[in-house]
Amino acid sequence: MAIQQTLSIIKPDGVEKNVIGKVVGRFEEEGLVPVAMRMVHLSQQEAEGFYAVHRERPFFGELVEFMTRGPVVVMVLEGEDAVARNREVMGATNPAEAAEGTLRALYASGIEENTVHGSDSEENAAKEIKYFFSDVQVFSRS
Ligand code: IDP
Ligand code: MG
Repeated sequence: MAIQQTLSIIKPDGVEKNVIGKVVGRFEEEGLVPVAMRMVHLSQQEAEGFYAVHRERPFFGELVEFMTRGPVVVMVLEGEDAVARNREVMGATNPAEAAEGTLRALYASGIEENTVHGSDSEENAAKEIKYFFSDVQVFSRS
């Protein structure tokens, strides 16, 4: 295993539910420490660009509408095997299928409003981090 960085987003529903602190606290407990963090209200163009891989999916329009409805918290998390570890802590996309104790099992309202985003590969993590942060905004702590 190696130290990796991954992009995490607390989605609008997570901000609205007032679980920013709980989510960040959980990541810290799991050894996924924030090394960059800011709050941003995505424009339609920014959300469409971020989710461009899902452009053809039937839920794309709704997803963009959801992700732009209020501010989100974008973070870079750093730790051992951070990409896969973050996905484990998040749980399955659909909270009904998410393992007990995962962030989505605890906080998500449904398959769309599922509280957190996490990069799904090291390659996408690098792209997604660059989408939101410049090199000088990311502070390695390892
Ligand atoms: P992931 O976030 O677990 O990686 P993806 O398949 O990459 O899941 O989907 C991206 C996001 O799109 C999900 O987190 C969720 O917000 C939304 N989404 C995924 N599948 C559906 C669906 O069937 N209906 C509505 N929204 C969906
Ligand atoms: Mg995904």
